[in-house]
Amino acid sequence: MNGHQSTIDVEGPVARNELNLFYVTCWVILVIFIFVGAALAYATIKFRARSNAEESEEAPQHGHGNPFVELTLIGLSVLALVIIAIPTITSIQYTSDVPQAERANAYEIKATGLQWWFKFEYPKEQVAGSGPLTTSNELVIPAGRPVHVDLRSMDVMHSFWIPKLAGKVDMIPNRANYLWIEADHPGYYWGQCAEFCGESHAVMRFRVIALSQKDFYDWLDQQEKPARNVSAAAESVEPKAQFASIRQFKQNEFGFSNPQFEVSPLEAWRAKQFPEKDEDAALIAKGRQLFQAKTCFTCHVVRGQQTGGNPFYPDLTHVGSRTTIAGGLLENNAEQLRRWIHDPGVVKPGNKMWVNGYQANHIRLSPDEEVALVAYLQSLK
Ligand code: HEC
Ligand SMILES: [Cu+2]
Repeated sequence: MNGHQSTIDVEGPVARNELNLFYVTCWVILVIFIFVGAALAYATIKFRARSNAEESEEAPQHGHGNPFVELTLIGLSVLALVIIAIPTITSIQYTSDVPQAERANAYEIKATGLQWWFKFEYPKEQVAGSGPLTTSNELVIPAGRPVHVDLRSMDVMHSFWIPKLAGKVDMIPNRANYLWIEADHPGYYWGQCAEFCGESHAVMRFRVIALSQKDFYDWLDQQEKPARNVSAAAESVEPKAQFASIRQFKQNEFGFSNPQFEVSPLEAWRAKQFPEKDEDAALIAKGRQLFQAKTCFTCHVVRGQQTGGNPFYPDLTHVGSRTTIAGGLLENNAEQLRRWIHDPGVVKPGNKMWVNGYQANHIRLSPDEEVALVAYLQSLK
């Protein structure tokens, strides 16, 4: 009952409110089930045919029924509906928007669904020359503070769902929807698209990282910076080729290799905010050039380093600081990154990087090029 996407083990007021409503409904239904089940069992046992003679007896005439029993049953049904309706209506009211008293304190975020990943924008954090701070697949929010999420879609219908924090709301093209969430305390939460949206719908995931107010503002400051430029800072580093291995992954081999995720995913996330150990400045510089040469820059923004990119594709300015890639499908480590850029179509069927990039532009990478690109992507903290 306490899995990553449990709606029973909740960690925020909106999900808690929904859980309580679920329990009220469950109890009412349980009482009805016991009464109806008992009546059925009683009638079945008491009035069953005990012999062949009884079996062949003609059925008794239908009576008109008993008005007292009928009225009582109607009355009880209405009562049961009222018991469910009152908390339902208050829940709809509560979950629909941030409570009036807290509205001024709510933080505003815009979430957009695309086949098959989520884009997150921070309208309050405008980055000079490039609009709101934009990230993908990992939504960082302040803990203990209501967050109002503006829900959009750029293609088909999606649905935004973080089971431990709030119920799902659809993201519909050309229509503004919204919901609000709040995390009780700092933590790392699993989210999922909950509306069938095409081939890779099942692996259209995202993560929510709730941070204390101070950590949240530190994170914003860090993210607003342009992409980290390693070669300028670390010229004296002796270039040594570090090879990210590419194992033969089994068809469905996903999940985390970093044991820290088992202990505390939030700590694993924090560790990701710092530069990787033994960075190779020369290799990273090579990766940065390949990002141009292989046309990656035509889709992906790397603010301050690559000119190009567009809002239909993930912003990679700080991709190295995220714990997951490709819509939360893969852990963000050298091995999985290499697996992704080696053959995205195999990892995530039909994805637009494969269809509009690798297939359309005939992108092919040699093992050396993959390693350099991985080093570059990892350096983008
Ligand atoms: C046609 C546009 C396009 C091109 C060209 C392209 N990508 Fe992508 N890229 C995408 C899309 C779309 C996704 C998200 C796919 C998904 O998760 O469904 C993506 C995802 C990624 C991610 C994961 C980002 C995240 O936050 O999950 C990385 C890393 C990446 N691409 C690197 C590259 C590299 C390196 C190249 C060049 C070799 C490249 N891309 C070329 C469109 C493109
Ligand atoms: Cu979707």
